[in-house]
Amino acid sequence: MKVYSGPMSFYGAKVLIAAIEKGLPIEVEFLGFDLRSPTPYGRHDEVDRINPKRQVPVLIDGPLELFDSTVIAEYFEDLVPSRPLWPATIRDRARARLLEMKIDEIWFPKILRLRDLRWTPDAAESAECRAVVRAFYEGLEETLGDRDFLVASFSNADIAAYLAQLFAAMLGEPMPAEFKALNAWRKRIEARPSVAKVCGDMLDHLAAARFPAPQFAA
Ligand SMILES: N[C@@H](CCC(=O)N[C@@H](CS)C(=O)NCC(=O)O)C(=O)O
Repeated sequence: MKVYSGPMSFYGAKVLIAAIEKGLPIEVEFLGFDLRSPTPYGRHDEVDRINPKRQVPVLIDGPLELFDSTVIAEYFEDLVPSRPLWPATIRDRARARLLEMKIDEIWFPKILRLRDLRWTPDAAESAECRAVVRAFYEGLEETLGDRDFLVASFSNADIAAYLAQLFAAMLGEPMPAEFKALNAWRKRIEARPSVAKVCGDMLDHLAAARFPAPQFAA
C-alpha cells in the first residue's frame, strides 16, 4: 500500500496516523514542499492522474486508487475493524464523523488562512481568523467535557482535532492554558506512538526548514 502525501500535510498526516493505529504497513512518498511559497506543493504525475483535485493524500492499494483523507480512513476502518477509529454506537459514530468533517472543512481552512495572513497581523481578517481559532478551542473544550476523548473513544475526530491545534500553534495561536481539560487531552493524544511519530517527523521538517516549532512541542 502506498500513500502520496506532503511533509507538512494536515490531511496526509491524518491518514499516516490512522495507518499506524491500524497496524497497516504503508510506503509513504512525500511530494516536494516549499513552506515559504504561496503554492507550496510541487506537482506529481500520479497524484494528478488519480485525484482531479490534484491534492494529497492519495492512496494506491493494488488496483484500488483513492483520494481524500476521510475516504481513505474509512477504507482503513473496513480493512482493520478490530482496531476501530470510530466509536462503538451508531450515534457516537455519527457525532465523531460530523466533528471530523467540521474540523476538516470549517476549522482547519480558517487555521491555515493564518499562514497567508501572518504578514498582515493587523488586518481585519487576521483578527477574525484568530477569533475563529479561539472559538475552535472553546468548542473543543465544551465537546470534551470530562471525557478522555472528544467522542466516546479515541477516533479519527481526535486525530483531526489534534492536528488542527498543532497547526494553529505552529501559526502562532497555541491552545490557551485556561482550557484545562483540552490541554490534558492534548497531552493524552500526543503520548500515542502514532501521533508522536507522524507529528515528530513534521516538526523535524519544520526544524530543517528553520521554522520555529510551536512552544509546547519544542
Ligand atoms: N478534503 C481533502 C483535502 C486535501 C488537501 O487539501 N490537501 C492539501 C495538502 S494538506 C493539498 O494537497 N494542497 C495542494 C493543493 O491544493 O494544490 C482531504 O481530506 O484529503
